[in-house]
Amino acid sequence: MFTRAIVRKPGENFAEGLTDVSLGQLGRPDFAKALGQHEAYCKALEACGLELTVLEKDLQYPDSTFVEDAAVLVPTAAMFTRPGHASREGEVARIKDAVKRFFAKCAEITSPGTLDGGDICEAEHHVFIGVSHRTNEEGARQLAAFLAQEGYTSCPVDIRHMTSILHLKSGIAYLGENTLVLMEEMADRPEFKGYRVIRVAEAESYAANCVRVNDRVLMPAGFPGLERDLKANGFKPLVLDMSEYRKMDGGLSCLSLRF
Ligand code: CIR
Repeated sequence: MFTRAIVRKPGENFAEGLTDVSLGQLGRPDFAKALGQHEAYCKALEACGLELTVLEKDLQYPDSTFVEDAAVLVPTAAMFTRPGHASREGEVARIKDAVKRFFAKCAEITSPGTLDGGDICEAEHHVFIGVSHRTNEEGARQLAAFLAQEGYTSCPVDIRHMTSILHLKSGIAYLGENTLVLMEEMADRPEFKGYRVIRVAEAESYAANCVRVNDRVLMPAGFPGLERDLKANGFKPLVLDMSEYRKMDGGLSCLSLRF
């Protein structure tokens, strides 16, 4: 059960953020539309019962609306990250106060470790840690040690060879009830053996980044195959338009820190 989330409004210079994976080929996002989508996203979280902390836009960091990358939260503690792209490093200091208000115990990834929260997928007491072009092996090692102290097992999932996704969680989600949503390209990996798997067809890959929030599964609009499969497996999808965030390589999960 989640009771709260932290989000940050996008700024007018949102389109100046990074597009390392899509390389800008999906077009330039429309700011007014992005703002509207953000408002709808916040309303959806509230409808799922969460109390929101809404941070003001931060024009110094165009990618700062993707708050998930700046911290990893477990019920007992918070780990501040050290984002793998230099342009995002300063985002962590800007979110610390908001996180510290709710977490007495905090740690941080230190150099030479790097880690983006989007690479971290919590599946109850086991955590998948993506090793990517943002999260390096040392960052993964530091997080694994922190998680072990908090009572979690973890394993690295190396995605450095994949060009289709930015972060591990761009391609996977844990929905509870031993169920993983997995993009086709990762569906047969040994790390995910033993779970009930909902496979996401290649054409719908973007939707693999969905989020279970209490009794609903938030998922992006335009992916009828996954929506159908979620329902068939007993989940209740809540569909949100994410088009402008997708243009910036952002998935649905990255717009909030849930706890
Ligand atoms: C970036 O490339 O860092 C941002 N434009 C998108 C970050 C998306 N974050 C996430 O999926 N957790």
